[in-house]
Amino acid sequence: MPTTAPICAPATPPVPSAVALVRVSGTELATLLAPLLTLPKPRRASLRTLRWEGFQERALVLFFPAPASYTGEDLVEFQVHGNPLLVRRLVERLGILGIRLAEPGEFTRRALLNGKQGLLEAEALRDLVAAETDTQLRLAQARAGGLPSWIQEARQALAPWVARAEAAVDYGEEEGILLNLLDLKTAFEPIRQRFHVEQSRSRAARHIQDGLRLALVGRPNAGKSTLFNALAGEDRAIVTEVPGTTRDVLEVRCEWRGLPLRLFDTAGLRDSVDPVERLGMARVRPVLEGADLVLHLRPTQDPAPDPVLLAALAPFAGKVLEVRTFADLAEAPGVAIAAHRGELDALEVALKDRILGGLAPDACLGALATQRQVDLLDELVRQLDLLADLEPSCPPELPASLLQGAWGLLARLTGEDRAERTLDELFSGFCLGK
Ligand SMILES: Nc1nc2c(ncn2[C@@H]2O[C@H](COP(=O)(O)OP(=O)(O)OP(=O)(O)O)[C@@H](O)[C@H]2O)c(=O)[nH]1
Ligand SMILES: [Mg+2]
Repeated sequence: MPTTAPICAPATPPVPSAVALVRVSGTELATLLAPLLTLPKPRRASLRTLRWEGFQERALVLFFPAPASYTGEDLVEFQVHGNPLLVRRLVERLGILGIRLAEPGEFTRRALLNGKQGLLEAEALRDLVAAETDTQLRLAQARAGGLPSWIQEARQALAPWVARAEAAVDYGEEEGILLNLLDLKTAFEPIRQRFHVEQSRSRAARHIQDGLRLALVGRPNAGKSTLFNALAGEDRAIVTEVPGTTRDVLEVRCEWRGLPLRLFDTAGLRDSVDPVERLGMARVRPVLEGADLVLHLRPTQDPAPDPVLLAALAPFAGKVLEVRTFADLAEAPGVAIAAHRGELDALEVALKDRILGGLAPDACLGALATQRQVDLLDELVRQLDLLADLEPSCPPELPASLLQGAWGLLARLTGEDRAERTLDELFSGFCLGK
């Protein structure tokens, strides 16, 4: 539950380091912190000696008075020596002064509630902190800039039509207020098209944000581990000419040609009496279930896929992509690679097509990317499509309810409706002190 009680938290991890940062946010901080220090001039880094219980810590202190601060409240930052014990003692001291430890994300939550930040920005911040690859980082940074212009424009365009449609429903017959559906559709067509573009951009961005789960399967010696190593850019899996080399499932996260991947190497699938190999094969199914895309590796020299393998892959037909390996030894149609030589261009094209819908990763910059955002965008597109399909003779209640629906969805998307549940979900993914 949000309160305005003063809060504090370490903003740096509890490991020995050069500097640790402790933040405090609340009202009347000058009074509250008076037993510990005299606050410096606003926004000027100043050295202060903090004294309590025999400790004396020289700290660099920054004071941002409300409302010109990250949270919109008074905000004080202490830069102290990066000793986790010292930080713990300082936070305990602040507790004695009536400043409790913040919950994860509580600083940002206050920024949001005080209008310092929008929901989309807060979500971008969470992804920025969690990003693990260059592309993820760039995408999150591009989203951290605030409300995208196309959403602002849509809101501006929508507002007068929502009002007009409501008036037509309420007073239409008596007052002669009519809704011109043709004008409405004309006004919304560019917006509808823009939303469709954003929808495909955001689907791709979502894949990039989460990292695509890619399972490599095939018969023994199909070249799975060779491809796994080539994509990972390191020798993680053992490669030999002995069929049945890989037994366990291996997992690695990597970025390959701008694509964040979570790769799974698996045991080759075949009829085998070797008990260890059978155990390895039993582990493949859960990997298939969890994968976004399954690469079925089939050597070019194999005339047809093995029936054991086909049976195992049948339930996942919708997400299987056949890749012909050993392209250096024979010709094959479709996606053909020679992983041991790093010849993987065909795979790159196929993956980008599958995951990004043919877009370059950079084309997703600024696109919405969280599951929440993508779901709301899908629903918005559905409403706009329905609006575009309305019969000219339909009663004004129909467009009115669609416009209302779209208006409400936009408010949920930007966080203007301030739904507590959305906020709780969002901030549970934050780290302390953010
Ligand atoms: N010529 C050629 N050899 C390859 C290619 N890919 C893999 N190999 C070789 O094929 C053999 C088997 O490769 P692996 O990557 O171990 O095959 P795997 O599918 O992981 O095999 P298991 O783990 O036993 O199921 C190794 O000797 C590789 O060097 C390729 O594209 N062309
Ligand atoms: Mg292997």
